[in-house]
Amino acid sequence: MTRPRLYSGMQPSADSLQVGNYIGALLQWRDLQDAYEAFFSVVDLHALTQPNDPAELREKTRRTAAQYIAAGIEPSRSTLYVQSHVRAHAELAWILSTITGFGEANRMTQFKDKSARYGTDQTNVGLFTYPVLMAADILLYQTDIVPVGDDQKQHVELTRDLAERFNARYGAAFTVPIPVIQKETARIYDLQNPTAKMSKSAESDAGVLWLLDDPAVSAKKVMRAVTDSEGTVRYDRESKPGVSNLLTIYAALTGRQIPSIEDEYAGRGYGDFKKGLAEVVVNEFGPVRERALDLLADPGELDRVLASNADRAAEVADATLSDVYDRVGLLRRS
Ligand code: ATP
Ligand code: LTN
Repeated sequence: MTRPRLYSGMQPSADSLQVGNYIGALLQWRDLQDAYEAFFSVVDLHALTQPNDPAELREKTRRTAAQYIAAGIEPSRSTLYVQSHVRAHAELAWILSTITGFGEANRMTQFKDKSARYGTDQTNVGLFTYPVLMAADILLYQTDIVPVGDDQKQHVELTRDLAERFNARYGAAFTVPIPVIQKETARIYDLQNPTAKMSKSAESDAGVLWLLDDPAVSAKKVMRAVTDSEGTVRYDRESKPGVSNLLTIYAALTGRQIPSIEDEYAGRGYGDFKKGLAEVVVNEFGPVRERALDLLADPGELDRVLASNADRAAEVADATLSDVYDRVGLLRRS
């Protein structure tokens, strides 16, 4: 029985992942590994669109991979690899860029936001073509589903358009993937600024819960999270964004429904609720952190796992790329 294919990835843009990555991505990835033949990458080529110290980028790449495994991605069951280890990604991205409209790429909101924030002089062309490389990631593996947070939906839509365009022009080379977005957890917000998405590259670290933080530090951040003056533990995204965000995190990490958590804390203050959540966070992240640090203590072994997974990925990716080269009319080297 062949299982449908799944593809997803994250940028190695920090030493640690944050709770939004964990809830919005890793928990689903872990749970989908049985039903799907899954490919998970650490997208280091994408990370180059931001300034990086080379030694730090290498370290962040390993750390990101270790956290995937620590969160339950099994490299014997799923293919977990580093994007730059499979050359086909950069090569297919080039081919796809030749069928991508300039205006089409220019409509991507992530690019518009980032270029507006930094100015066009500080914005590189790689950031502009970022979604085309992402499309190459997905299409190389004949992917059926792409589980992502809602910020990536537009990129997956572009991927679908490119796949359909290529197939119409050159014949059916690609499976057309669908994005899978879990509504309730699609967006975890910053604890200090609960209307902004929690992000690895947030300007301030006070509202970001890091997977690899010392548990005592995470507990303190939960206790200091911004709430409101009402004093009732109740979900209301509009008027109580802080408390609602904490409820979302609580529910996602325990697998409980929000109303049951509201009931548990009815008539009790935010202090109790936060204490409860701090405990949940420490219990969940403690073991993940330990596993990740164990894996990082033996980088040689981790590198070997990544290398054999990259071989597996390359087998699939090279087959797609070779078919694409033929279809567009590149002369075969004899
Ligand atoms: P960066 O700040 O470097 O862009 P990020 O923390 O926003 O990083 P990404 O590497 O862009 O995270 O995303 C990895 C995955 O985690 C994606 O599927 C993304 O949608 C998901 N994700 C990131 N932040 C959140 C969040 N706050 N809530 C839910 N999902 C998130
Ligand atoms: N752009 C994504 C990371 C990413 C990705 C992918 C996700 C790169 N290639 C392929 C899913 C499938 C991000 O920033 N979260």
